[in-house]
Amino acid sequence: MKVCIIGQGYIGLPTAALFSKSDCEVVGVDISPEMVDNLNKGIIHIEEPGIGDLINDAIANNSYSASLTPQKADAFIITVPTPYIVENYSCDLSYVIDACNSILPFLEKGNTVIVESTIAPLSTDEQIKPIFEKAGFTIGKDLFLAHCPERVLPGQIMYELVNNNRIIGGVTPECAKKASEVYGQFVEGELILTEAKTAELSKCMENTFRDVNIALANELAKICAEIGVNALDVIEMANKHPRVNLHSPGPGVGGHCLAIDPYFIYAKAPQQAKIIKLARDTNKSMPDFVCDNVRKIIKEGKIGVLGVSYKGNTDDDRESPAYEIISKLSDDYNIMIHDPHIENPTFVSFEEVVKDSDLILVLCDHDEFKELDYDLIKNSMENPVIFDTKNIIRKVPCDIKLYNYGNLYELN
Ligand code: SAJ
Repeated sequence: MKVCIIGQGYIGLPTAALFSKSDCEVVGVDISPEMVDNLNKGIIHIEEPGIGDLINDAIANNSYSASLTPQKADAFIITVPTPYIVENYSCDLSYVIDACNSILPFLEKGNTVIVESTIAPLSTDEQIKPIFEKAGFTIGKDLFLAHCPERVLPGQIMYELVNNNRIIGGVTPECAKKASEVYGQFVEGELILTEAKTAELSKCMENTFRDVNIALANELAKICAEIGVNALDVIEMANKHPRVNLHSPGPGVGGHCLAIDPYFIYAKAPQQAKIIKLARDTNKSMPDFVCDNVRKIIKEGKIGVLGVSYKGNTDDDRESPAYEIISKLSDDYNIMIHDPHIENPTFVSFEEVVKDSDLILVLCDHDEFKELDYDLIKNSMENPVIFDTKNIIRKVPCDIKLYNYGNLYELN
């Protein structure tokens, strides 16, 4: 089977690698000439365990190549970003539509087209299907169209793409069947066949479920700071109940999924999606909550920020609340940033970030930050204070002051 994958990002590239490994011929298409050039040399632009070896093996045995333009294939998979439109929160389908148009000259009868990008409910039927119909295809008869959302966790993508179950949302039952044959090449998890609109809303709701639960935890953190209770203890105690799973409060919700997908539902049905919108607003208020507490801890001076990725142990900083926090504090404080997972010429070493700092502000749960060099901190800071917004530091020496969401009420 020949597969053409449009978009060689966090999902498209790992997917390409796995099809290549399963003896498919794969062409990975991207609009970035630099990326295409690098990929053909085996230079990988994402931090994801296992992917580099697979792509290099695939290049060596001619089963993978990157290209700026699509090629004829049996299956086309679209894995391009779907941002949201800030004015009305709706799903910006422009990259998906461009990708669909870009494959039109290469499509032949019998091909399967799969959109993996997360899209608002009804997008496939109302906006994507007509593109192919206008080009003369009859969906379900001579072209097979499906929405098959990915559901993988950065850092474990190579494992989860193979082993997770997969929703296959066909525009017709025949489309779902054809799309399942494509994923059958490498997916070992269950393939669940359904309609496109069910697949679309299911994917959006999965991330909304998490966003709403995180909002509840963040609201709890604010309540506890107000009334003088340790929020972290409350969560630990409540979660001892067999049917309770309170999530973790934090500096806000980042990433390309949880911070965006709920808006796709809200934009479709704003009158009904009340909890969904309130949860988004609550999570978006967390950077201000962090900044307010920082201002209570120190009025001026140097803040050493640890971590800006939205997710621990990855280099992914898309929609990271850390940047909003840094930007809001930078007018009044001298801010230095250390992140061992992100290459940025303005970032500094751990030693530099703590040197003469007035506050260490932990904004990301990289493993490196769970145990810090406390001797260095004590020698580098006159009055050592840490504010851990990810609640990952368990214990510090008694001459270092640690704030987390368990004791913010002490600042009142
Ligand atoms: N976060 C909290 N508290 C928590 C859990 C997370 O504040 O208790 C924050 C994180 O710090 C981060 C954000 O939420 O900023 C999102 O992190 P995440 O790890 O929960 O989710 P993502 O966006 O990396 O991945 C999600 C996953 N969806 C679900 O778990 C329902 C993943 O399975 C999906 O594949 C992915 O979205 C996606 O592509 O949609």
